[in-house]
Amino acid sequence: MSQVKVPVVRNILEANERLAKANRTIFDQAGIFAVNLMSSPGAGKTSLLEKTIDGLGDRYRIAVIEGDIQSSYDAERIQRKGVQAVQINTDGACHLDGGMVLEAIEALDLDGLDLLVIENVGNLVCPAEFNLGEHHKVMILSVAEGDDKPLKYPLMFQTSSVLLVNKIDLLPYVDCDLEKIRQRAGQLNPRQQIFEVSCRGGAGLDAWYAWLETEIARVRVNRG
Ligand SMILES: Nc1nc2c(ncn2[C@@H]2O[C@H](COP(=O)(O)OP(=O)(O)OP(=O)(O)O)[C@@H](O)[C@H]2O)c(=O)[nH]1
Ligand SMILES: [Mg+2]
Repeated sequence: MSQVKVPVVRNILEANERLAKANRTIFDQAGIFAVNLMSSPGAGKTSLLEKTIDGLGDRYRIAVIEGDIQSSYDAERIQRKGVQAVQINTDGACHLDGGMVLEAIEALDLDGLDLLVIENVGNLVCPAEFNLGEHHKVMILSVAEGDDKPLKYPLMFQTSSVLLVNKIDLLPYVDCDLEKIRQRAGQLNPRQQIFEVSCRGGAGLDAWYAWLETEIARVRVNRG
């Protein structure tokens, strides 16, 4: 039984890796900085994107790929900001994969694009296992989810270059110790940058914008 199962799983991941590499080649050749944005449902991915468009949209050309099990609700939120958005419905799958993203890229106008954010399906587990061709994985943890999450869902913390701890405006009302998040995430991934933010009031977002601007500039030098 296990002799059959293991190769199948490996083949799925290998096939995904090939598609992710194809996506990465497209991003690199076009000089587009690509982010794979992950979190549990409702941690604030789309809210962060709305704020990011408000903060950087006048200086950078931004597009968004929205991954959801169903609906085009998030893509419509982004389009209302005047930014290109393509919705992927996974029809039940709990994560995006390289092939889905490749199809979505084909529906985008990449000309002059600086930043592409791929909002993954809300889930703290599977999205971390599938590369999409992104330059960086970025995750959000909202304080309402609790400070134990790095202990329970280590892979996402290990694979993400940036951790945004969101909804810090709710700290007085929830049992969450920021120092514990810092320590636990730091043990899993000492190089991970942590930004404590509120997408409601905007606190802390300048550090996130500065990180994005540095990375956009790094990738943009490739543009012909
Ligand atoms: N108080 C507070 N609420 C927030 C903050 N950021 C987002 N929210 C709220 O949290 C809820 C979920 O936010 P979304 O941005 O839709 O979360 P998401 O991660 O995109 O959700 P899915 O796409 O469903 O996984 C919304 O009601 C937001 O208004 C914040 O910093 N503080
Ligand atoms: Mg969303």
